[in-house]
Amino acid sequence: MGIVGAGPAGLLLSHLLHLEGIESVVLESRSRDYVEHRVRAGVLEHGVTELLVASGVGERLRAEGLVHHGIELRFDRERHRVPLSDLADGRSITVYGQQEVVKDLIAARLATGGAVLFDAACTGVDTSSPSTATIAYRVDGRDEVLECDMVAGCDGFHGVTRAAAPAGTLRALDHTHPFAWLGILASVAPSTDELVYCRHERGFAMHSMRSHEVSRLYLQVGPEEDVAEWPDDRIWEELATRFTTSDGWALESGPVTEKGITAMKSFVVEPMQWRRVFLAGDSAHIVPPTGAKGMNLAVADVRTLAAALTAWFRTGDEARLSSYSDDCLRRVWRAQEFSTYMTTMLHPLAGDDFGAALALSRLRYATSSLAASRSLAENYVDLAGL
Ligand code: RFL
Ligand code: PHB
Repeated sequence: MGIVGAGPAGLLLSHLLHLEGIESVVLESRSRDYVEHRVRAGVLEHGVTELLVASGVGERLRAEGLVHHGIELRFDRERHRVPLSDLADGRSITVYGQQEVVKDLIAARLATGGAVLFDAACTGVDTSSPSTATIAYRVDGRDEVLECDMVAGCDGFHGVTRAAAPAGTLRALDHTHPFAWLGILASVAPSTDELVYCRHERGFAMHSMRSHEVSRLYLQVGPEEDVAEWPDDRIWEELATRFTTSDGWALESGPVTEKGITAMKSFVVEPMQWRRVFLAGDSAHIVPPTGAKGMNLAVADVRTLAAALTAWFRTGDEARLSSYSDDCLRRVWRAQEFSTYMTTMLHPLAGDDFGAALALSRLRYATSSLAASRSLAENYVDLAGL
């Protein structure tokens, strides 16, 4: 079994297959150090945390992850708590950095003799043979090939496996949002116990965290903006303005240790499979981060794929592999809808007064109607299990 990409999708797939006695080779174009320090997602859904714990890679997650039972929606300078656990049958989310999940998975794979090759970039996948698939890759300046029964394309949005599909096999549907997120990591205790999603007329702002000492914050910015235009002082000032409340809530600032701008994209490829290649995670779909769904979907894809591959390797039964794409796409479209709902509700667009009034109405409804807040909570806390 060949797996391209050592992000959460590729590493967890390799780990889950190993638990079923199926060995794989993971090819990763970057170094181990690079993938272990790439700052990205932070929120794990309830079922995703349970899966990581049940599969034996949850020890540090249990010890260091922050379990949250609610989030705050802030608008019109007012704070509104959505009590996620009360609304979603006691389930919760865990705040734990994606790169920590990646570190835990790499450690688990290497401890059990797993083959994870770093600095090994896949250059193409040949699926012309009916009985195998061949991955071409480059390592230490040499071109190599890996003959596989099956290939999992877990190489993210900019990977190469999706592009290996014969013309006309896959259909891409996408939407680009007219804004981006500027994200920072700061060495300062979070000014909030729970995540804050804030709509302000100057733009969206978000307060998240990585630990009791490290805060993660985001600002909506223009899609073409350069991070060089955002010195630390300007970022803290803008955050403080957008987070202002009528009850005097205060934002603590501190040294910024990481800074980056991320474009906002929605993307799905259908189907997520051709011949012996199965796409999982960001290689098959991208959601804007407002719903915190990207990493959770990647985990849900490989949970489905590991079960389907296990059935096939054990008995030759193809039924679950055949329904892999449909099974995942149902969940992916639910996540797309929820992410679009959260994104459009929380991000103002210049000149769109009608849209702004609709968004405020949605926010008021989401925070005052039991039915609407329960729907939000169910999608936020455990969409991958829906
Ligand atoms: P990844 O993590 O991109 O991993 C793909 C791996 O493939 C490697 N690769 C190759 N390897 C070999 N050969 C090639 N030719 C290769 N080309 C690429 C890459 O180096 C990489 O190591 O994809 P994966 O595993 O599908 O995981 C997806 C998640 O990373 C992504 O969905 C999330 O980070 C999205 N996301 C969030 N998701 C959540 O669930 N909750 C969140 O709170 C959340 N917040 C976020 C986010 C993403 C963000 N950014 C930066 C896009 C916040 C942000 C700001
Ligand atoms: C994060 O902590 O990085 C984070 C949390 C929630 C989101 C997006 C990002 O919706």
